[in-house]
Amino acid sequence: MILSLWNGAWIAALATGGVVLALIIWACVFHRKRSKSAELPPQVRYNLPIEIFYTLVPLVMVSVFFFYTARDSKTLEVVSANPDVKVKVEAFQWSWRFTTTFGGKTYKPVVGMPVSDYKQGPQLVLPVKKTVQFDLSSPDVIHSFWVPAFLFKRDVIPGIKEGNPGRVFEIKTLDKPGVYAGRCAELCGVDHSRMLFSVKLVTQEEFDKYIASQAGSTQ
Ligand SMILES: [Cu+2]
Repeated sequence: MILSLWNGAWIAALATGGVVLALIIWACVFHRKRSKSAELPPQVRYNLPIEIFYTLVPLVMVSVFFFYTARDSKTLEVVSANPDVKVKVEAFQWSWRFTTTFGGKTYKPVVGMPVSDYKQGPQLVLPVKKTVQFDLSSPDVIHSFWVPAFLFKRDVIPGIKEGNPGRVFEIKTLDKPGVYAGRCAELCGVDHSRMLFSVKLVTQEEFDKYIASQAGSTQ
């Protein structure tokens, strides 16, 4: 859905660009100043039909973009009451803390050390083909939770109360095992660029093993 929204927006933008370019070339080729005549071309100030036209056309274009964005956002923002895995994401200057709740148990957080271990970063382990709900919070400034491969990112804004839908989102389409790089996508201070993490997607079997290895550390 996100890819088709993205591609559709590009096609619409390129088509608009194509029309504009064609009009510019047309004006340049067919409406040059004739070398011998020094008069002004016909002036179209206060031409009501043209003014209405170039007010309405951009409005229509923006409305089309808005319609598709709003339609898809509505679907993307849906969260379920009982997701398989819940992850509390705390973004801070300059790393991440991930607290996983699975099967009614909350496990010891995975937390990164700012700057010193940024190359490694904290790693969030998740099972594939499950519904994963993220709850984002920040104790300091605005960050942004971004795993480029998920085609989704959301700002982590301090001060939003728990339960506010603005800090929750859900992904059901994590289906390819692998390690995915994640980063902060909102300039949040001097070590913003080192605010790295990774998400490791594993099969349910491997996830159960991982969870078992964490079991001693239930909070
Ligand atoms: Cu940040």
